[in-house]
Amino acid sequence: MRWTLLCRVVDNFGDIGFAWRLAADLAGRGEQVRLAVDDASALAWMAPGGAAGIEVVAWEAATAAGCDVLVETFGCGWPEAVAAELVARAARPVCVNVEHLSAEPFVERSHGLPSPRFTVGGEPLPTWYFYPGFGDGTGGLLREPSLLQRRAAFGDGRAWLAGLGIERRRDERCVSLFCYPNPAADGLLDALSIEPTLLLLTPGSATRQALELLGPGLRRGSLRALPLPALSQVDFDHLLWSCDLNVVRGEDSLVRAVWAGAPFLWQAYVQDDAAHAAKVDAFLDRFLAGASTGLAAAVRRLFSTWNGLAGAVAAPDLGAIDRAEWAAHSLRWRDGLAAQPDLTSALLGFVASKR
Ligand code: TRH
Repeated sequence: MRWTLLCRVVDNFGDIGFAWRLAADLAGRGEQVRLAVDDASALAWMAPGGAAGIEVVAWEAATAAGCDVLVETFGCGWPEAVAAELVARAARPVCVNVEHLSAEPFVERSHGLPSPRFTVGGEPLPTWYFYPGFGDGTGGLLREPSLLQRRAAFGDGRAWLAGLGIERRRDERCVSLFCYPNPAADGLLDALSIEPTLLLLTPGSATRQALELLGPGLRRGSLRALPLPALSQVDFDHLLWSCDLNVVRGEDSLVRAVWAGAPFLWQAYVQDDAAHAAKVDAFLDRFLAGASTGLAAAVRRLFSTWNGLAGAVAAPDLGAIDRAEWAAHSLRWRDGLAAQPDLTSALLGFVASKR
C-alpha cells in the first residue's frame, strides 16, 4: 500500500522520532511511505542516509492523492492541500490518527473509535483513532520484526562502546541518561556515585545538568560520566542494550528501554496540569503487576521521586531496590509484551479492516 505519514514537530525529538520509526518499520515490510514533516532537521542524525522505501517531503508538499492510507501523528492535523483533496473527494484514503502512548484505561476505551471531521458543508470525513498501548485492546508498541533477535545477538555492548572510543571497566556498572531538566538529578548522581559507575550522557539536558552538577571533570565519588554525540536511532538502541540501567524520557525512548530488557527509570513528559502524574501511575500499575511487594514499593518510590511527584525534592533511592529482582522483572515484563501484536502489524490489520 501507499502511505502518507504526517508529522509536526512540537518540541523535543519524540514527534519525528516516532514518525520515523513507524515509517521505517512500514517500509521494512514492503510498504511505500511518504513522510511529510514540518521540520526534518533531526533526521540528519536520527536517520542519516534515510531508508529505502521512504520519501521525506516538506509539510506543504504533502498530498493524499494516490495514497491508500493517511496517518496523522499525535493529532497534528492535515496540511491545507490535503484537507482540500479530502473535502473534494479527490482522494479517499483510510485516515488514521495515531495518538500518544499511555497506559491509562481510556486508551482501551478510545482505541479504534471513529473521530469524524466535517467539511464546511457538514459532510463527515471519517478518521479513526489508533492508540498505542501496553495491553490487549490497544494498538500495541512499535517492535520491528527482527528487534529482539538483534538485541539477543548484540551481546553486552563492550565492543559497540569501544567503537565509540569508550572503555567500560571490568567492575563498572553502565548507566545511560536521557532526561528533561530534573531537580532530582543531583540526588541521582549521588546515588550512582556510591559504586563504580560509567554514566553515558545524551546530548542536551542530560549533559548540561551533569556538567553543572559534576563540573567539567564529570566525576563524583566512584562515578565517571561521559558525554555522547547524538546517535542514530539504531545506535540509540545499541546504547540502551549496552547498559545495566537506562534512564529514559517521553515515549519512544521508554518503549526502546522496555525492549532492551534491562531495568529503566522513566521521566514522563511534564504537562502543566500535572497530567503526567496519572500517566506515571498508570504505567507503574501495569509494569509492577506481578512484582513482589518490596520491589513494587521501591520502584514506585524511585519513579515518583524522579518525576517530582514525591513532595519536596527527595533523593532517588536506588539502594532500596533489589537489583537482580528488578532485572529479572524487567525481562519478564518485556517478554510478556513481546507476545502481543506489535503496533505496525496491528495498524496494517486495522487499515485492512477499514478499506
Ligand atoms: O524527545 P522526547 O522528550 O519526546 C517528547 C515525547 O515524545 C513527548 O511525549 C512528546 O509530547 C514531546 O516529545 C513533544 O523523548 P522520546 O519520546 O523518547 O523521543 C526521543 C527520540 O529521540 C527517540 O526516537 C530516540 C531518539 N534519540 C536518538 O535517536 N538518538 C539520541 O542520541 C537520542 C538521545 C534520542
